[in-house]
Amino acid sequence: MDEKGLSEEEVLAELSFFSNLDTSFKKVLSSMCTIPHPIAMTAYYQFIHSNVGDPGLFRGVARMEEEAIKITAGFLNHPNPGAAFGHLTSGGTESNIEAVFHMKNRSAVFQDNSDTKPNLVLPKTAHFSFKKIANLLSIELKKAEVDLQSRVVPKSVESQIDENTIGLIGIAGNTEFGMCDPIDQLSEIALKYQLPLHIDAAFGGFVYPFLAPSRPAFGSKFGFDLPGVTSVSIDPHKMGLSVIPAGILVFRDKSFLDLSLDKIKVKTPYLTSRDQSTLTGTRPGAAVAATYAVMKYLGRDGYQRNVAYCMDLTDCFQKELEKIGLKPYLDPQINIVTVNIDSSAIDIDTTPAPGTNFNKETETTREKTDKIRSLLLEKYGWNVSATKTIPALRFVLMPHVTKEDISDVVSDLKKLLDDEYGKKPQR
Ligand code: 0PR
Repeated sequence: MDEKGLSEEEVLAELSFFSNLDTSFKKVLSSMCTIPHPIAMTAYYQFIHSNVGDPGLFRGVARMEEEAIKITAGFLNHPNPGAAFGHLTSGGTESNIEAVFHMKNRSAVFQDNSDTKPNLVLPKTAHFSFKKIANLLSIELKKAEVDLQSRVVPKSVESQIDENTIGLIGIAGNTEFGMCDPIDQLSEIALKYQLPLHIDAAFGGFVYPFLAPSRPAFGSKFGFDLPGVTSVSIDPHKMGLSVIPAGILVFRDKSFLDLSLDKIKVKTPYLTSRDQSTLTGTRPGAAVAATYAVMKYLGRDGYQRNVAYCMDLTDCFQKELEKIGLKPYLDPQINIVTVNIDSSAIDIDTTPAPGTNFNKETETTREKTDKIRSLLLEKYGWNVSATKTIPALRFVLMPHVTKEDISDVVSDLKKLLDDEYGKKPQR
């Protein structure tokens, strides 16, 4: 640390320098986050000092947190939103950790036999946060198969359950393709085996409930109207238009935690509350205020408009892709589109002419995909991601994206594909 501090101008100049290294979200098609809604930013600054981990001192944010949980339980079809129990977290990872932490703590099996390793049955497509959870909580992950639409196969889930299973995971909006698992069937399995079912709706939670009735995925169920669902993770800092860090973890009711809360709860005699059961201690009241503000400001109608905008971008993107002979790998249910570039636009059977940099023998589809992805960034400044399970480019069409961006990125993609692979062999 410097002996003497810098002047305000000097610090601000440094901040500008670092801010210029960050993205402004222009040309970002790879992120599940976006620019927060202005009302969320205003609320954030107003509550910048507040700590919802000490609710007696910050009664206002504590009230807003309760309200945000009730609103969320409401649009997740809770039969009695007031009975839902939960809190804001730093995002999907923390919410998932805490949900599984409770599953492990409430499970009787491991109280009797500490040598037994608990396991969690989850779709193959689950987010990598579950890998961290397995390590952190010493849990085995039993991965269930998915179908060709990347949705978990209920039979495979059922076949993985054994006496050491502490719970099941379903996903509403998987990270790679945005697909929703058949949660109604998982709910039945959960009830049959009396297991908790946690839904990871980090991304899809602010999308699926707000789809227009004309969309094929309209009405996809994953909420508390399914009796087997015990908890849901949903991220306001993704499609909820709040600030980072804002996740929400909601439980159907507090009684679910009866078996675990006592083991997790710590006494906090020097704070304004008697005990604490959240994973983290100090928690940002500003993120709570931002989330509350944007939910109140937009209402159901505002989120429907937000989703309609993103789905319109999704349609528009598909049309542009078609024009250059490409199509999505899966029909997108929500605003995530994956594209296999090895379709009719590229004549992969054509032997390349000497001098072209396309070497059919060595260049696999994955290498091609990675190359195109890098070139999109290097040559044109587009940030695009790639999927791991299949070699495809992945585009997340968030609210900061415009239709102009879409025609530009597709035209840049076409130029690259023509330059790299479009040359016909010289005879
Ligand atoms: N569950 C699902 C289904 C997710 O997609 C993600 C994050 C998580 C849980 C974890 O959420 P947190 O990252 O909030 O803890 N999915 C994004 C991803 O891994 C997160 C992200 C968002 C990464 C924006 C980069 C970025 O720029 O791709």
